Amino acid sequence: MEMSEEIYANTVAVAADNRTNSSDSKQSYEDVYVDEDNLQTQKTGSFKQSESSGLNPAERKCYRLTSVCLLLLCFLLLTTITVLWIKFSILSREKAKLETSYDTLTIERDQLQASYNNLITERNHLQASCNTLTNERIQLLEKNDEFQKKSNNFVSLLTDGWRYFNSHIYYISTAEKNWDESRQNCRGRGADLVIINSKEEHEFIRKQLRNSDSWIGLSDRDKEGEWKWVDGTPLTDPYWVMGEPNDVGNEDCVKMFGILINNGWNDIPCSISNIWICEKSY
Ligand code: MMA
Ligand code: CA
Ligand code: CA
Repeated sequence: MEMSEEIYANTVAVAADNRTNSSDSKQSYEDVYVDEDNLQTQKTGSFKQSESSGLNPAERKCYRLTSVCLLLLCFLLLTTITVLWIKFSILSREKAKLETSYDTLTIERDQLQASYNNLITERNHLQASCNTLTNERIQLLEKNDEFQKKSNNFVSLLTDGWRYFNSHIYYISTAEKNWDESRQNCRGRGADLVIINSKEEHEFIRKQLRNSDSWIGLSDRDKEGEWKWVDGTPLTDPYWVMGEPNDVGNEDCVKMFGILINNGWNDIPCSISNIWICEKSY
């Protein structure tokens, strides 16, 4: 059944139903009657239109279905384009952000690379400094060892009776020997009998001797009156006691007095026993 014919049949049925159900309303009847006319007119009009377009009902149905499908396709296409456009926009924004991040990261990477290079240079400098300091430390440790040994050596020398003055050390014996034996004893200690080269040295030894007198390294045994030190040098600055040297008998060796006895030297026989003073550089 055609759609307009179906609507017509339904309307006639409803109108008939109205006539049986509402007998009190003449107006309602007339309205329906008018509607029946209109529908009749519509039905006739539709029929005429179909007749004028030249399409049979099956073709019209197909036409409408195609139109609906096309509309649906258009709608789907538009939706797809919109979704794709939104996605494209989002991705474009993300791409821009990523590019910015990439640029920032590239700058940061370059800065880090520069920092890394600086740190490498600093590390190398520090390594070099460390090596220098290590070498210096080793040298200082060696010097310290050397100093410690010298210090210990010096302490043991002092303990053994040596005394220090102006880069020299002096040993004053407690035993007594003649001049030759005294000199031998000094040589056995890596020293020799004392040679007095200055007033200061003379005074230093006087003070050490106090109330005793001691052999010094001076004699005129080779030639009378020619005073020579044990190293062969001639006497230039003598500190004789007044009246000395007098060579009473045969006096070829010299002793000096401590500060509490006298100030100076005296010639006496070399065979006499005396304490003695050794001297060596330090
Ligand atoms: C005196 C004096 C000296 C001499 C000694 C020898 C006490 O001093 O003459 O010159 O060497 O005697 O014992
Ligand atoms: Ca003499
Ligand atoms: Ca004398």
